Amino acid sequence: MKIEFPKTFFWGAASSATQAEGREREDGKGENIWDYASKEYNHRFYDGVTTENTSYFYRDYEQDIQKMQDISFNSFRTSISWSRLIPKGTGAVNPKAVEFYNKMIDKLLEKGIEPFINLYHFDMPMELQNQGGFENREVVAAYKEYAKTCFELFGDRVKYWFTFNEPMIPAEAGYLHDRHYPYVVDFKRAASVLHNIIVAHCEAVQIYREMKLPGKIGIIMDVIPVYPRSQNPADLHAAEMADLFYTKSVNDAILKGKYPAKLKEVLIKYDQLPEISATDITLISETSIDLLGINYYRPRRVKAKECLPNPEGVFSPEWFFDEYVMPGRRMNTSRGIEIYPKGIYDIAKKIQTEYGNIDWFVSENGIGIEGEEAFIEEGIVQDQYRIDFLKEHLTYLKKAMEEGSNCLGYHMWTFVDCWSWGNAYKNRYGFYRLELETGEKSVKKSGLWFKELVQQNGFD
Ligand code: BGP
Repeated sequence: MKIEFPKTFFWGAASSATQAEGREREDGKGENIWDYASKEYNHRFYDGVTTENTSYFYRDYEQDIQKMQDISFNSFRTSISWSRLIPKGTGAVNPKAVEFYNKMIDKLLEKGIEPFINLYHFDMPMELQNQGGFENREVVAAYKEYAKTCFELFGDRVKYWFTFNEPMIPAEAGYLHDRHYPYVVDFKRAASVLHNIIVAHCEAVQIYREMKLPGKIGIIMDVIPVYPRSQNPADLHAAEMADLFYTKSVNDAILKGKYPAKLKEVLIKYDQLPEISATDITLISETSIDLLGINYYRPRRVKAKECLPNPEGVFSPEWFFDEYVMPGRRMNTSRGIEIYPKGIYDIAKKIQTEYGNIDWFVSENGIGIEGEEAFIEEGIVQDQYRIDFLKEHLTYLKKAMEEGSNCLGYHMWTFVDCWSWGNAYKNRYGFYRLELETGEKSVKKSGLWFKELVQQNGFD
């Protein structure tokens, strides 16, 4: 049976500035937290690989965009590097960066590839991080200025804008779970960072609306659908809490204009509620988006907490649930996560039933594999596993669309193998393989398959 998609469907891949541009400090680019942390905390980074020469998109963008066209992309998401455009985060704009992003956008358009541009993909300029990053409301004001600058410079041609990629992650990974710089472990600080990011998002959307530019604006969320181990009240409660903290908190604020009442109740009970002004509450309630991106990689299997948390310890959502690996499930062992294609369908249904069936697209989905060189035969990575992964997810996506979900496109993570925040180049995700030593980029079997998929708008 043929799985067919609408003719207008967006097909392509996603990437981000820090993970792909490389040439970290070239042509006036300022330092961001990744440039800093991957050097100063080098031991935390896989193989000690820094951001210095990630995937060479800054150097190779023309050939890379040709490579996108070669496999029939009609759209591509990347981010603008705030610290390349405005090296200190506020103030002077870097003309070389303006030139680069102009050329990149024009080249994409020339090749018939719609640019989807994201403003913030985890990459706070170092100067602003030193002033407290998103804990500081002046940095929120700086973000608003940066967003406005981007809209002024590129808003005549870019029709699809995104304020943030995965707003939860800088808060959770940077201020609670010790994975991103500044490696703080403090729930209340994480909560106020998250809140300030949501405010920054709203400010950018408001500014965009005021400018009356001819495009759409949205945000990209990571959604990890939660599944309880059983229907026992304790397991159901654990699942409810995992979903409340990690998904509903942001989704409700962005898509319903208010934080969930239950979240407030829990945070008050544990004395963890950050200060939120009435003005912020109004701003959140008055801001709506046009288009939602969803990054989907894995499900979260949840059961009731087995050991009670130490009440003296740092408060965390993990006080309320345990995650577990369900026996017999398919795993991606390179990342240690479950492969669950139906998750994409479940997310689509949730958007349809709980979030007003808003227009959305899959903004990231993909499979990171360690040691892909072992699959090279006749000079090409024979990544049949990636093709199977895509087919399975797309089949579920199509089912949701047949049932009325307004999904407009699918972007795989990623275009060319890129640098990962924790794992550098260990796990490979791209339609194109990157040879680290030579910088050479060659299409994988999945890239050739994708080309046919786009040309036929579907697959058998
Ligand atoms: C998403 C991020 C991407 C990318 C991807 C793969 O959450 O938005 O930037 O990194 O995950 O994850 P990882 O790089 O950890 O393998």
